[in-house]
Amino acid sequence: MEKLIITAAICGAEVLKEHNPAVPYTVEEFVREAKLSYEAGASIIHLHVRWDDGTPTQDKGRFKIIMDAIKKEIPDVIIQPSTGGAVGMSDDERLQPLDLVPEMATLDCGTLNFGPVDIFVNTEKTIIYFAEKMNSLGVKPELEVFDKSMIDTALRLHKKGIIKDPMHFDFVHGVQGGISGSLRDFVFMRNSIPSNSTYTVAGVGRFEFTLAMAAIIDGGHVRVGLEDNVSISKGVLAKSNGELVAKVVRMAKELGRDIATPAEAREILGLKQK
Ligand code: KMH
Ligand code: ZN
Repeated sequence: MEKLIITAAICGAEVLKEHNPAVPYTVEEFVREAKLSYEAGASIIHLHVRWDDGTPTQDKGRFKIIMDAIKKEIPDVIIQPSTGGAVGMSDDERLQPLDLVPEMATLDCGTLNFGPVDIFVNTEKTIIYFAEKMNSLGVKPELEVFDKSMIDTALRLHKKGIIKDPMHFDFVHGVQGGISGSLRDFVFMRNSIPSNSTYTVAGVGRFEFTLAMAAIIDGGHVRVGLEDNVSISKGVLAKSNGELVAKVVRMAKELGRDIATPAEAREILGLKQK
């Protein structure tokens, strides 16, 4: 079976130090969390950034400072900035990290209720605008799908040539407003993508490790991190993103699945080698 790519979603835009003190806000904290994740076995860092007070931002200057600082410590890691940002940001605000021409970036494939009061807006016009910008820069999109309908949207845009092969999906399960974290729904999602595409799964909260296990067995890939889940086990906060990654590595080892290095992850995803 293909080696397992582990993505560490180290920060997100919603989780705060009040939820887990390891959530990074400062440049030094971002470097620490990225490095601990990488040393534990992550080959991709899914990156949102914050100002020092914890406010999420898509400011390209802040992204550059944090990406450069991470690259200085761990030059071969794949950095995948978010173009989702935080709920309420404008399209152009969200797109700023693309100006740094990262290897990959997220492409959110639809609109959904995001928790009890927010709506995460991604109209088809927005998705096309983001996809075309990624195409023009040679940035590989990770297709973030929070529901089956978003896979259908991605496939429609793929048919029109707007989303290119090979497609790589991120199934996000368990957001309040998105698809559930049940095994039935995971199987539904993974059976809904073309066989020549790849996927990673991000289970929110208690679904983080159950769906990681399912993806390890299935030959998919796994995303974990404080963006999605702050606990290492029921009622116990994770000490770091690295601790969450290390748990996935242990699960994979038990099941006989080797972990991909960044170079191997680039090979699997069709990225240029560094
Ligand atoms: N913060 C969420 C509203 C992404 O990174 O592309 C959007 C998000 C998705 O986290
Ligand atoms: Zn994100």
